[in-house]
Amino acid sequence: MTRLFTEFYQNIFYPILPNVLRLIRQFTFLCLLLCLVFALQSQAIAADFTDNLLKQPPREITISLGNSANELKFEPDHLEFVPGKRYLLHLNNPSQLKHYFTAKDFADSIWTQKVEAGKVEVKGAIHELELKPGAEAQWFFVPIKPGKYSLNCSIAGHTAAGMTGEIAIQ
Ligand SMILES: [Cu+2]
Repeated sequence: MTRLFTEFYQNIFYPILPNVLRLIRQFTFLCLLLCLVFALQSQAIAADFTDNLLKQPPREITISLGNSANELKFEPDHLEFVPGKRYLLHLNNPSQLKHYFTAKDFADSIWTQKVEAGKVEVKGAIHELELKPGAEAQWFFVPIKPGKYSLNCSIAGHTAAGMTGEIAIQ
C-alpha cells in the first residue's frame, strides 16, 4: 500500500506538479484581471448613472405645511415616488405657524442631492426640515428603497391634531 503511494507520487504527481502550480498561478492571475476589469467597468457605469441621473429633469411635486386657515395638516397628505427617478419637492408654509417636515425613515430611503432654501444650498443627508411662516424650500432627491413611510410635524401637539401624512416609494 505504502509502495503504491510512493509510486503514485514519484511517477505521476511529482512530474505534473510544476504544471499544476503553473495552471493555478495562471488561473489566479486571470481571476484578478477579470476582477479588475469588472471593478473598473462598474465604476464607469456608476459614474455614468449618476451623471445621467443629475441631467434628468426632476419630476416636481409641491407640498404645503399647514394652510392659510392655519389648519394643522399637510396638503397633500399622501406622496408617491418612483425609485431611481429624480425629484424636486417644493415645500412651503402658507400658515402663520412654524411647521416641521419630519420623515426620518423616508429620508433614510432616498439619496438627497441638495436642499435649496433662500440663497443657501445644503448637500448631503437631510432628516427633518423646519419651515417658518412663509418659508419655502426645494428638496432634490432620488428615491432608493421602496416602502411606506410616515410623515408628521414634530411641533408639540401638531401630530396629535392630525398633521401627519404618508409617503410611498414604489
Ligand atoms: Cu406643524
